[in-house]
Amino acid sequence: MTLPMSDDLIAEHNHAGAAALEDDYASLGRKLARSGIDIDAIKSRVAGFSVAVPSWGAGRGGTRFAKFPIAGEPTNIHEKLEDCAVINQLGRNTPRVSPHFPWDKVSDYKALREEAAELGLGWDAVNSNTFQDQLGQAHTYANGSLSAQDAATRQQAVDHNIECIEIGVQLGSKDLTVWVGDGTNFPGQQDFARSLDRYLDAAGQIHAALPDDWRMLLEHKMFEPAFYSTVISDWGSSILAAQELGPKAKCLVDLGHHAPNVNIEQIVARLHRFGKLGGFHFNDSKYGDDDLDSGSINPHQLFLVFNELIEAEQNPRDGFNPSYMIDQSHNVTDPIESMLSSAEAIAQCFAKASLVDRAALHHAQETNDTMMAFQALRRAYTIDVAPILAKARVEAGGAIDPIAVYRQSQYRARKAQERKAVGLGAGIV
Ligand code: RM4
Ligand code: MN
Ligand code: MN
Repeated sequence: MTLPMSDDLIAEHNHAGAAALEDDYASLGRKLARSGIDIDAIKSRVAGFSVAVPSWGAGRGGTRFAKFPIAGEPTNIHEKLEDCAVINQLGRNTPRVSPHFPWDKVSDYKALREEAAELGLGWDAVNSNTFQDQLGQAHTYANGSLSAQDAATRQQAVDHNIECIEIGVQLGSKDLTVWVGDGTNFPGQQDFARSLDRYLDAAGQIHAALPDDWRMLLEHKMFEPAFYSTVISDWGSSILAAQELGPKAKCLVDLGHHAPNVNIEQIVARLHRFGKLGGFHFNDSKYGDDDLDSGSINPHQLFLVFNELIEAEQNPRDGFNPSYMIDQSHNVTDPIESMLSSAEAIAQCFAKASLVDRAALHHAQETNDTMMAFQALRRAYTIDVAPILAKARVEAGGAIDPIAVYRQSQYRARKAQERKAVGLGAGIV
């Protein structure tokens, strides 16, 4: 395996910070021991935790107004993989990449799978794209894709999703994530019931094409690009669709896709209750689908989501296997730094939620001791788990401070010499 960062650089950096980290870890270990928690057990849990990174997040994102590329950003899937390898090498908790098609299209997927493996990376959910038209495409998605009035357009969207499954099989993925931009901008533009009927029929054809061990993750979103209504607008529509489609259909929660102030952690609990929690797109949000860095706006909400996930893990009912992915748009930062910081924020919330004294929480709930129930969460949330994450990272070969090593490596400046410049413009990629 040839990884992009120098092991010597990482070792040198870790050596310089080793004594301080040991000190912090030991001190936190003593604090946790007083509450009967074994810090090494939490560290093992953290070491086993991972989240996938999106191939499209490796480049600078943009808004519909503008995109401001940086020198050395990746221009194709090969360069994106290299950047994802940097993230995983330094952070050690993002070993899989979630690709998006046709953005990441290549001619040889067997070779792409091997290329990723050489970089220490596997593949996560495959994402289809029927929210944009591609050059030379026969039918436009301007009036919808899986729910379009036009049968040939729907068929084209179904065929694309089936092609994504075929690609995913070659890459070794097990999930297809389907988010459609279908919806309306005007009252009366489409019939709510009939457009959902068309979606269900087309999605059913995709569901039928899934291999036995695959899942189809339905991603709801209440607005954008359609601003009056969307076909799969919320978790209610999503779970109804998933229930109608069949057992391989599950719901995916993108944290930015809800109405403001919606109780997302409760949605997580509900979806799990009915065996339909399929996965997450982590990001943070102030106003809508802002795709800001995870944990940058509302880390407490992220913690509460993980609190529900740990409850679900301990009460698996029909199974508990959600796939975790980052889905962010890095408009003003270096995407590598943003994803390192985000993966750490996500793992921190996982660690904090793992520290919750569940017996105390449940006892307080059962005895209607509201304050003590809340304190059980508060106690865990306020613990600084950074030393646990750093120690798990170092033991896996990563860096104590990933962003510091990344900056020291001058990786982006080197890539600016090698890679061709990205064009200006607007949009996601
Ligand atoms: C959407 C949604 C999808 C993502 C696209 C790029 O808002 O979050 O998951 O694939 O953006
Ligand atoms: Mn998403
Ligand atoms: Mn989104």
